[in-house]
Amino acid sequence: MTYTDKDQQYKRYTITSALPYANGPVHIGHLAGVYVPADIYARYLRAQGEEVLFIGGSDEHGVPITIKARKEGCTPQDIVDRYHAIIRDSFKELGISFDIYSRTSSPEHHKTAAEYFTKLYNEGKFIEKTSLQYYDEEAQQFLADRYITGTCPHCGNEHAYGDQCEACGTSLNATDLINPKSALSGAKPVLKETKHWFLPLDQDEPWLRQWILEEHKGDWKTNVYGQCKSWIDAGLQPRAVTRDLDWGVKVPLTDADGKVLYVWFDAPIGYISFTKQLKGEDWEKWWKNDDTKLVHFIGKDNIVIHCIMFPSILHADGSYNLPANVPANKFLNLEGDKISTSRNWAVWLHAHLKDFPGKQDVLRYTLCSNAPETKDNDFTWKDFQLKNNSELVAILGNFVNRTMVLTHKFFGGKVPAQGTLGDLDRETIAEIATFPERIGRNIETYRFREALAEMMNLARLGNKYLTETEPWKLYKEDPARTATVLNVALQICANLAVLCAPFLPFTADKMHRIMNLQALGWKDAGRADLLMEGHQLAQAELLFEQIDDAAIEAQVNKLLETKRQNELNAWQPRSVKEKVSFDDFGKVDIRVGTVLECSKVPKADKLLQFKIDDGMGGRTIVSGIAKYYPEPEKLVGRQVCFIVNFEPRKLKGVVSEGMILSAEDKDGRLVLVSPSDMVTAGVNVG
Ligand code: B3M
Ligand code: ZN
Repeated sequence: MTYTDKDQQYKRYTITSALPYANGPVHIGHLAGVYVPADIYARYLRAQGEEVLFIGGSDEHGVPITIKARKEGCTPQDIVDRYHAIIRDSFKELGISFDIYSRTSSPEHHKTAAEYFTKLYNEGKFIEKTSLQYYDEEAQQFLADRYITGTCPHCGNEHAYGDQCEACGTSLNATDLINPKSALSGAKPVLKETKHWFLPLDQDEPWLRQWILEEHKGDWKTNVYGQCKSWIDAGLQPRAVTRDLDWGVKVPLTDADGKVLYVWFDAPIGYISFTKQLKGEDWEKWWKNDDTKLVHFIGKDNIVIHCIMFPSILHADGSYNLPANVPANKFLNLEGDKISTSRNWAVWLHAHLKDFPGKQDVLRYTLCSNAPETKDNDFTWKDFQLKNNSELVAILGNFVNRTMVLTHKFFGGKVPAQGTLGDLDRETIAEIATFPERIGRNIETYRFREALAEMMNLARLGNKYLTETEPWKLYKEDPARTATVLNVALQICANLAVLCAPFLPFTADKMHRIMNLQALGWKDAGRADLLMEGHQLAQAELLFEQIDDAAIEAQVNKLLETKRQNELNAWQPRSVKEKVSFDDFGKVDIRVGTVLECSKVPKADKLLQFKIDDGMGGRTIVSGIAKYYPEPEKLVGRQVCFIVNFEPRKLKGVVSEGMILSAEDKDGRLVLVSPSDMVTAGVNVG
């Protein structure tokens, strides 16, 4: 039984989640954008007793993978084997409950994708076109997608790719790029003829306009609807569905050597091939029956593919359902900066699970409560700690633990009689009954943050009830009243065990265990008789533990180190100053001197004073490098290069006669410019 009328018509749900590229691990941005909401939706519908197929898998073709393989000197298969396993296992550990998590390099997928292409080809659904494509004469390779970069014609981003600009999300053809450059050799590519097959998206405009802009006005999220509208209004162009590449699903035609299906054609067909893999003969109802609801969970940079390109591919066949909804989230940032795989600016799921073992639900909770559902949002480690300590521990964990401990204390862990109900009890019980719908309706309309907040409101109701009844004081003079209060509080705990399950599956399991509660469905929730009098509870256990500052500091430091490494990697030499004439340079007199003494200048943090043997009776030079040499006396005996013919100047009372030459490295280290061997003090540097 679902709550939104639209969902009443459906008997089963096919839920897809964007297939992560298997060229790296998944990070919290992927989880918040796609996989946590998709899993909540799937778990909720299963709890409703609905037939659910939740599909996931690794996207193993495409240029990002071949570029990574090239960089690492291994094969694309090595790359996808490594990351498919990491992604698959870390999703499992986080409780993302796919019914199948497969991969597009599987033979089953190659077969399905090739068959799909052949069917459309034989029905004349493609336009065959020979066009000019960019070719790298050095690498002897056509340049598709990320093999070519250039300036985006829409937003001026100079690092746009041949298929997409990540800055403004526009899908591009390589020939749209301004100042194109080969990502393989850096060379300027040449245009060369090649044949490809195109999906005539332009011919699909009328029905896409009707289907999206009319039929889904209002029930698709505004950010999704808006991006589709601007795409359709800008005029749809035919899109190539093949590429001159050797890694991918081979184009199943005789005159197509060296060509594969475009990754954005083959990958979404992965949803279908994985269904076949799992359901065998029984697969079609999941994609073709009218009483099946198809929902794609994706990030915002995949909107066009899932709302226009893939529906066009499905429509071309004619027997498939189109997605009922594509609730794309926006982007999650990290500590105020865009998450970036290339800059390693991310919280990687597999690493996080190692750093916070047993705390999967804390991550699920934080990412759901902060989900970028309508606007980009930010993940901070302080907030992660706060969500755990001030919400999960202090509200949900505290309520359940107090109820359990008091029941053990006063009633030996047996559910006491509900007895005579007073007004407060009746009001509380009446409010319990409203939560399944308050949470369910929000989940069904993809408002997962709201749904989670409503679930926590049930725990708040429990805390409020205990605060107003104070059973810990009550027992002495009124054990019967205490029994009623704890009975009602236990019913709230039992309801929470059911209603928190889509969001916090590990906590739900623990709550079932400590209450000895048999598995209940969503439709059992809302009642105040889930735990009968006399039912024996198991031992109380804390649902959550505090996360201390040290654990958070360690994570923040890890990111600071990443930032430092990024700055080092991004370091470039300063631009060269304007030219000087040889004569001008000749006026600068540089000598070698030997340090006789070196000490801090009193009352001047930054200054050191050097006594230098300059071969001419010696001199004092003051230099602002004190922070690099906490033990300046250790410089005695070193030889330094210094400019000897500067006008003397007084610094903090010390007359300085010259300038010692030094260089600050990109990592902030300072080195003194010294001769490679000991020389006579006073010799000049030429
Ligand atoms: N591999 C994910 C991405 O664009 C892409 C999704 C495919 S879903 C069929 O990062
Ligand atoms: Zn752009």
